[in-house]
Amino acid sequence: MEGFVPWPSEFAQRYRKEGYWLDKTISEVMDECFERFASNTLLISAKDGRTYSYREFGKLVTRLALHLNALGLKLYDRVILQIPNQPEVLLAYFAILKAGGIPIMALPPHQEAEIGFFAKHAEAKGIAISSVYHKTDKQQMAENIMRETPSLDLVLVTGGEPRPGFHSLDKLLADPIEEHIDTGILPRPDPDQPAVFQLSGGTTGIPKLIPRTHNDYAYNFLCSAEICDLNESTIMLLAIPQQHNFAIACPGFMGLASRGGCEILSDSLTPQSALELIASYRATHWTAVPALIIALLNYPDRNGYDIGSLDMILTGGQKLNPEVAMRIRPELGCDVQEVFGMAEGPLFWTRLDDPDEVRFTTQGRPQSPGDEFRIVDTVSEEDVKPGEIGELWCRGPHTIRGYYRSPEHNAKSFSVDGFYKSGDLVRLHPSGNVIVEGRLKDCINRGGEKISAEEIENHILAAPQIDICACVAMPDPVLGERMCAFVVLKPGKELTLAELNRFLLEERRIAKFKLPERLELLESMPLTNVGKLNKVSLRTMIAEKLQAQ
Ligand code: OOB
Repeated sequence: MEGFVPWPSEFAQRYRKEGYWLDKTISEVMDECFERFASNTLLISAKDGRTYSYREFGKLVTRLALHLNALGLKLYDRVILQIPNQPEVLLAYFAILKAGGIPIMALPPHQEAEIGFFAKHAEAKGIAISSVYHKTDKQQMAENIMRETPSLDLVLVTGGEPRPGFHSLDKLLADPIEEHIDTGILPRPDPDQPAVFQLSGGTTGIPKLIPRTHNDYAYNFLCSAEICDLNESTIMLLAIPQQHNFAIACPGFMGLASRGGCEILSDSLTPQSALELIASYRATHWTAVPALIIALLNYPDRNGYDIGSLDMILTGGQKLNPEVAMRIRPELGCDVQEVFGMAEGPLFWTRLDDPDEVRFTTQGRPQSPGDEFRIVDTVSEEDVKPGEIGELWCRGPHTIRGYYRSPEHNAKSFSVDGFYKSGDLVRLHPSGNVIVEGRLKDCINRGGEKISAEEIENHILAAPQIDICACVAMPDPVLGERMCAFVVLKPGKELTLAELNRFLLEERRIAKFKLPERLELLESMPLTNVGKLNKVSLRTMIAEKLQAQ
């Protein structure tokens, strides 16, 4: 596929020979699971109790894939997947894959700015949405984007009457097309080609798409599920948007389904809802970011819920601080396993048999024996001495070799020999695990959700009152970080945070979670001694100010 960077053939050969790459499509891997665990319960929707066995779910996926084929979806067509956490997001995901298409894993809160960009950049054929999301009319959004995107002509809508020309996903799911059309007509993708487009954590002005192939992504979730030791008695609560790499593939829904377990799917990210669902479904596993674990630990009525079924919390997306990790067993009565992962592919896991000290103070080691990593000096790009801090570089059977259609960015983000330069600063612990110490990349990690500073700065600079702007992370006890916007106004202008955010939402149409949560007005920006904008000094300034308050 044009714009996709494959693994060099000597690596592809090795990954096959060593058994990481199976040369099966994700649909083939999943169909085997739907059959093997046919009568197990695969999915329960927390909101309305809808329950699917593996067999029923597989049948609906096939049905929807046949409908998508009949609606003109062709091999490698891209379809933006923006449905929030309800069974349809998973049914649509697997149906797109089975019809030979490529889901683009947009997040439910994304707005016209982000979705419009994905649609154009990937020349998407389709989009799957819920009719309304948090009061936003998503069908209107789709119409607006279609006007600007000639390739986009297939709109699938769940929960609500579709507009003329759009299709009801719910009606398609109720229409047994499989009774008169054979699945043999569905095209089979090449397992070495992109299967799924993930989104980059965001460090540049423009978001980037991450092409995950069938071979690499299947290995990703099969290997994660093994490391987490999931099995047929696993009942996993998951409330992170399913589109996230963590929620779908690390081990996420696909890893769980590869082992016969059951997922409780929720769209509520409150500690109370987590407690209720763990208690009522007797969940054994909970996939959650550290911010939510902290909120749950601090939840005053926690003891009113019986969460004795919970064995394990799988956490990642941001650093789990040792003080929090150490509270989990005594206060919640379960264990914790941390993943330090990236949508680009690398996954580091603490292991279930690591000693407590290692489990609680490190972010783990690579998931696969095929993974290679280096910790390099940021200037010389030589390996640092063991124990010193450097940038983490990764290469392996589930780490991409390039972003989609981004040659210039790829030249900066990958070494000549194919290591992905993660932008994370780490050091090696004597156990062989790594400890995350900071990062080089210019983003804000808001409770695991990444926000690119440059992307938001570009939107803010479009406001007529603003002369200069810099967005930085400010510390937050629960979310870890929130975004603060420092701005220098044009002479005689005024601006409040509420005005700025109204501009960003209404004029720039960006997702709400990316709004700055504090505005600091400055007369001039602090500069480094080479005259560059000094973000380190801005971070210190806001951290000290918050401390004093
Ligand atoms: C996950 O993926 P992304 O792509 O949203 O974000 C990746 C970045 C990492 O480069 C790192 O800066 C940070 O998120 N991060 C962590 C971390 N897990 C992710 N930093 C410290 N400790 C951790 N445990 O966030 C992601 C992908 C797969 C599984 C889980 C999370």
